[in-house]
Amino acid sequence: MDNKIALITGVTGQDGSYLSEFLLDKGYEVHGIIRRSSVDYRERIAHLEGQPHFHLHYADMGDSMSLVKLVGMVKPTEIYNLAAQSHVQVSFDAPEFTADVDAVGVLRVLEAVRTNHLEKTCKVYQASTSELYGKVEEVPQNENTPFHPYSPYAVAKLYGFWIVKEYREAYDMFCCSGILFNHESERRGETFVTRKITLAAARIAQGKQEKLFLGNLDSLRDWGYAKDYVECMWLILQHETPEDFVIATGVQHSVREFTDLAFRHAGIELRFEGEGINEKGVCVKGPDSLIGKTLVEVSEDFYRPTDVVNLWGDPTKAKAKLGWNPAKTTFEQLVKLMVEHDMAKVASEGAAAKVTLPNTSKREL
Ligand code: NAP
Ligand code: G4F
Repeated sequence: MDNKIALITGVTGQDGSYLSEFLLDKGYEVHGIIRRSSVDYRERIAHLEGQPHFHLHYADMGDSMSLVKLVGMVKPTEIYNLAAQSHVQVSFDAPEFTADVDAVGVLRVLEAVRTNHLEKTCKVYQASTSELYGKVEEVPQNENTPFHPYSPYAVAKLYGFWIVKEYREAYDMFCCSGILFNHESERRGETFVTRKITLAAARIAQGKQEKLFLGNLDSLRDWGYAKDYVECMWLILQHETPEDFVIATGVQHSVREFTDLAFRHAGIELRFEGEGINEKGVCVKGPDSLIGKTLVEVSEDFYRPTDVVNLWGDPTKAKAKLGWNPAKTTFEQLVKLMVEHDMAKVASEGAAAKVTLPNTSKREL
């Protein structure tokens, strides 16, 4: 294909920023959708602004007209629909908004393609999720595992998955879902558990925070590196036939293991004692001032009404059909790169950035 024009919804997010870099390197003209907000939050893509092949446009997943107009103007050859209210806990607090953006939003994108008669020239990638497996019915999970969504977020994303499949079958559109398991990075939002942990480990190691409060430490995730996962989004659209793929590392760890390793990289060894809500992480090695102190505590505030606790993906199909390598960045490398990034970030923030209140507030998620 000579004409490579990508439209990315969710361009300001973790994945949108890495995907933009990836597609620009491949010679694409990249268009991104941003929404109006009272503070301009474009930190993740600031380095791309001003590049001749990178363009930003105002639109909103809740506004069909803006999407129809934009798709008609840009005439993309590939749409990557990454925009979403992507926080599972927030979906319990704002279920209707989550449904509008994460479910109906997908329909709006597909209809924008049809309204502009681009069905035969524009492929669509949908950012689907391992949360669809929810209260898991099989471990590990693959493309044939039954779905059992277990949060308003997952229920909304399930609609997105099925409407994409429906448009593929009804209108012969090249539209596919990537069922991506958790992927993290130094650009991960600060209220997702991995980034919350790496930032807290860095702050505690540098005397800028006293304690880290977490929810369910037993929860298991298959964590990969976001930079590796955006390649897969592109590979899915380059495959000869439109199909859905599970994207995962095939390796599973608990929140406790992530915490333990992150603190080690920050120079602190923890011993976990107690159980459930009474579990604590006590410093047994590290700076003298921290030895014997409880640095990690469990708080009920971070438990969810229903929690997904056993995600473990089987990436066999993606390996075989897309030639994708799920082992490019290991769990150990991922934790290390995130902590190293946050140690430098916290060091550069200066003493004024000290977190004086422990993060027990629900706002911390
Ligand atoms: P993220 O960092 O939270 O980014 C979400 C993006 O969606 C942001 O650019 C956000 O814009 C945009 N957005 C939200 N509501 C919007 C609206 N009404 N109109 C236009 N844009 C809107 O998420 P991510 O981690 O990059 O994930 C990307 C996608 O993959 C999401 O759909 C997520 O649900 C899905 N997913 C993620 C993972 C993961 O582990 N990261 C795994 C599976 C699936 P603002 O910057 O303005 O908020
Ligand atoms: O980091 P999390 O908030 O991510 P979660 O819920 O798995 O969702 C992420 O991954 C999905 C893919 O499976 C995406 F679809 C979704 O958009 C998002 O990117 O929580 C991970 C686990 C949960 O079981 C949670 O209960 O960590 C547990 N957890 C324990 N303490 C915590 C905390 N999660 C958060 N956010 N904060 C805590 O203090």
